[in-house]
Amino acid sequence: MPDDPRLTRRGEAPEVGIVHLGPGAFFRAFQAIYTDEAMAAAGGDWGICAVSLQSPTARDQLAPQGGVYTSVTLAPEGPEYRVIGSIARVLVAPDDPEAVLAAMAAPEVRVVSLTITEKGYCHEPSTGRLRLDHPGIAADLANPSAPSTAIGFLVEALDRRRVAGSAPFTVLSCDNLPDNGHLVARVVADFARARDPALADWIVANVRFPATMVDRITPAPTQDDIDRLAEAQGYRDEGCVMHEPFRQWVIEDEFTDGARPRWELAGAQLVQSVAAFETMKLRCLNGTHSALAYLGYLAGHETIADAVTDAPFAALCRHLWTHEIVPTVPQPEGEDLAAYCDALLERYRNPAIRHRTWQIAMDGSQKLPQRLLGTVRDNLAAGRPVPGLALAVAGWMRYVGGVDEAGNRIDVRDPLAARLKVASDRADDAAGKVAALLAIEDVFPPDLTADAGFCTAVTEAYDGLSRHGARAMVEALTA
Ligand code: CS2
Repeated sequence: MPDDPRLTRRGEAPEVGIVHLGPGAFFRAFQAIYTDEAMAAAGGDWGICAVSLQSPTARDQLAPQGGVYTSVTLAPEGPEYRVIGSIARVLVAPDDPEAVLAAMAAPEVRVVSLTITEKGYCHEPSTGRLRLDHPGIAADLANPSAPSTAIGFLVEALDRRRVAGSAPFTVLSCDNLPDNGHLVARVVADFARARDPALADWIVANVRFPATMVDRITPAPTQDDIDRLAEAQGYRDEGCVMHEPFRQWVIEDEFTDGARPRWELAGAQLVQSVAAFETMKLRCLNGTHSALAYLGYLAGHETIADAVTDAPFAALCRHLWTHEIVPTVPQPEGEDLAAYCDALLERYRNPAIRHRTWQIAMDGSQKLPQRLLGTVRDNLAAGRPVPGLALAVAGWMRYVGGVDEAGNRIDVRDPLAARLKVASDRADDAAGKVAALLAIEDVFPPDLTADAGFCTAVTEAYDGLSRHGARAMVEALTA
């Protein structure tokens, strides 16, 4: 109902102890909730100053509500609502970069966390090194005191703390990237070194970058969701988030002076090493998510739940886990990998979650290396074939060609979209198209494309997709 009152904060906002870059739906459905619960359980000034690096959307949604918003848990048996109050303020970096730097440089801020998506790290996906030729990075290096990228903000704020003699903050990456702590440490160090080697040395010696594994399925909310919430709760909330009941956060307990919220009281696992958890999650969950996104989209499935209720697609997940993914995953302590995969299929089937294949298909050039290609590499090294992974990679290639099986245009969102389209259009036949796409070294490392067996498997899969369509190919794989 448009005339319902807007949700607003009751009482005081918490004092800020965290600056968070990238306050999109995932952050609000995940880290902000853990932080809210940790403060409720143990107190502490861990309010969040949320910073949008690009659009003012989050500020426009949250500021009129005093930062509060509703978390909507989409359980199969019906929704549950909770108001979350951990976000104390919201800044929009392009409007006022100086306010963001001042917030990051404030000594009471002990953690700067990030959910900026894969492309926000401005790295080369196949190597993990900072792209010094990235336009945002080049601009920030030319004008370091007024940055625009997350990496530029981190380095400038750390420099201000170094100059002021205050302790550095801990940098906490919460994006779906392997070894996200080391990745952000490396791009920050690469950037700092290009600015000033002494600053880079100080950062390397003093700043902590714990790695994390994050997991909660969070589809983008729609206008319908906002309207349904208003009907159920009697208020309008433009900043609400929808998510599944499940959540898992595994964090390396490596914080400067141990300063962090008591996230473990909200169920986070604080561990020595997240590597095995991260590999499990990226390969088992995100790997099959991407496979379902490309092949499912091509087969006409709008959501993940639609795809996995179509039997061949559920069989595709099982095939991938059993034969091609789990054999490459190290055993994380306390996890049962077979049970983990069974639970994933149940999560995908949740009829209350409308997670669009198109949403997950975004930014594939940044996602493929850690979701599918590392798994391919490990299988090839062990002498195992990869028919399912090759089909998923071929599905991505068909998708980025930009035309679906009915001849309609696909809205391909990817920082490399234009290059991918040019490569795909370069030849008329499957072999030529696949060769042109495999030659994109930002995505495909040369050792992989040197493997003739892999290239042939992808080419055959691509050819089959063009001739028979995605559903028939998935069915044939799992028959
Ligand atoms: C998804 C992820 O959009 C995507 O690429 O695969 O956002 C996925 O839903 C989360 O990683 C689940 O934790």
